Amino acid sequence: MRVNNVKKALAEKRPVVNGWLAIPSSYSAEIMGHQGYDAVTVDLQHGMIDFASALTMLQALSATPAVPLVRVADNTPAQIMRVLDAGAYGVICPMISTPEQARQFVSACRYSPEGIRSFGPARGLLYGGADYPQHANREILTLAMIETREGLANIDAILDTDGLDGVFIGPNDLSLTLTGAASAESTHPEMLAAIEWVVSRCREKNKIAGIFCTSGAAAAQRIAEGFNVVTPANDVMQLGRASREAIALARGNAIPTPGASGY
Ligand code: 3PY
Ligand code: MG
Repeated sequence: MRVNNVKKALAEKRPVVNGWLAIPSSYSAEIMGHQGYDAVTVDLQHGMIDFASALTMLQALSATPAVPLVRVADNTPAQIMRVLDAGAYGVICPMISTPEQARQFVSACRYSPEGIRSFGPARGLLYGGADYPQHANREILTLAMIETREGLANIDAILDTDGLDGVFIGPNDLSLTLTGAASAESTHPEMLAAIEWVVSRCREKNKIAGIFCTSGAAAAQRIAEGFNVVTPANDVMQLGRASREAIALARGNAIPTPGASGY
């Protein structure tokens, strides 16, 4: 089976830079996949992407060096199994708040006897290779999103889930619940403490800590703080910002700074 280069990098303690796709286009997926990201995630939760588009985006990513990942819309086994069959090499699952939810998530990603994934590997075979069924349980990356107060309180039990590779902080949702305002780069003391706490629990338990960021500079800061997987903004933020910068430069104006959410 094709090696999951994200898992390999993480095992070798190399940080992973992960692109993020919200635009439903195989062409923009292909462009992003060729830019040097270790992985690129197709976002089915907040991206404007249906399953038919996700399939063509995963096909496009397959022709690039980036490992294709999917952020599913929710913790529904059927959807998780479907994106894996479509060739996702890892799943990021939003809103995991309890160890039971984490177990359900991981179980949907694993074939028996480790889980309940139904057999029909489809594109898994095309992208992963003929021996995909024998090794998929080992190669598929599983990251549970921590974005609620309850998830934070249950972080130890969530990290102890068998087969869970680690967690991925959704800083907008987490700061919304902790501070009342969504902000990916919040400096509210409760958010700073929460982020430090998650990183330290991951380090202690030898699990991956990932986080969504609004820029490359913010992502570098997160790596310095101990995160192993960072997303330096999504395609929409990057497209909007690059356009605003080009327009400002063309007009001789100052380059506008993005808002707190990164858009
Ligand atoms: C969040 O910040 O809540 C996310 O889910 C990132 O996309
Ligand atoms: Mg979120």
